[in-house]
Amino acid sequence: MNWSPDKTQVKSWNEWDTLRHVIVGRADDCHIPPEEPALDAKVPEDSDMRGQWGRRPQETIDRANELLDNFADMLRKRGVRVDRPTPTDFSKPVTTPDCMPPRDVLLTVGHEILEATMSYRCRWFEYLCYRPLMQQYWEEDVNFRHEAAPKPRLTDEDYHADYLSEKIGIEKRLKWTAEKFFVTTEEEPLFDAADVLRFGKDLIVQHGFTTNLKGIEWLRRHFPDHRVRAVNFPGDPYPIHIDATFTPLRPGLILNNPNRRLPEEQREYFKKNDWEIVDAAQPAHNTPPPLCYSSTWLSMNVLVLDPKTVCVEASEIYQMEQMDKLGMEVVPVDLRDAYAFGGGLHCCTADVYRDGECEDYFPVQ
Ligand code: DAV
Repeated sequence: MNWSPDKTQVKSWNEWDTLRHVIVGRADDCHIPPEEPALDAKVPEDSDMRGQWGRRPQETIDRANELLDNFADMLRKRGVRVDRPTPTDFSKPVTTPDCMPPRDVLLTVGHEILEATMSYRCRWFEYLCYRPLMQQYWEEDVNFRHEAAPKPRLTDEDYHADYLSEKIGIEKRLKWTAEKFFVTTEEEPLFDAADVLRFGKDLIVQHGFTTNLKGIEWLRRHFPDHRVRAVNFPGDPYPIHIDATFTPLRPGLILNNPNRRLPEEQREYFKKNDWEIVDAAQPAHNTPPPLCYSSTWLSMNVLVLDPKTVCVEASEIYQMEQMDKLGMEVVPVDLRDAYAFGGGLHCCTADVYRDGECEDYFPVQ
């Protein structure tokens, strides 16, 4: 069935087919959460985030919303239907960092949108921002499956106490992540939606701080018609979310963060199915913007509009240049001042509808 802007349909099987309908986050009421185990392990030791919490300054919220609104308007002008979440006052029951990155919470697989368990305590309630939209889609599209993974208990058993001692140092962190010893334990299934990439029949999932092996096993049982494959990226001392590390652009082409290369034995699967993995260009910045959890590698956190067109953050000149060389038309989008609210162009969006069907991009097993 063809897509029409007047009729809600949920469907998206991969990261690159033509995007028709998307959710773009907002920054309203965004808070820096107080200390908690999983989050502390992600904040770099020298970060200006350490020891800070509370509502973010209003002028930064306003600026982030201005950029997100502009991004949404640009997508609308290109014919994409854009929906926005409903802000929630997060300071009431608990504080949460954001309702800015829908990609972290919502996993769209075909006609289903699955609410992830999440793995930070402060993000437990974030799904609420999207419930009005989920309800609307459910009313309007009889084929839409709205699912939620079991809410985790997130007791202290979920986190390795070793990770929480002061000043672990970068060497030890790198050793731990290379050994796949992460801050989260195997107490219960945990995953963030942004650890999952959709390649048609294959779901590629990062095992790291925010997704544990039980979370990956949960996804495997939940999507029995898919192949669910775990990957990990030594070289990342704070491995959360796959979307500043491994970025598919179109069938056969993936950008990989050169500081976080996929290990040789895990590349085999891609190689034998004719997928090329190329090093991403360097970020244009040496440091993240103020009060930002993410690394400078949000440079490669791009939104693919179709297999020939990609939105790249406007200050990321090297990444834009590389995209151009790879034959992509680049749409520059100003977003850097919103990075602190939860990430880049991929993070701040969630697919609702892309053209195309579920294909097998890895026929050689
Ligand atoms: O490189 O800090 C950020 C990913 C956000 N979804 C990084 C990962």
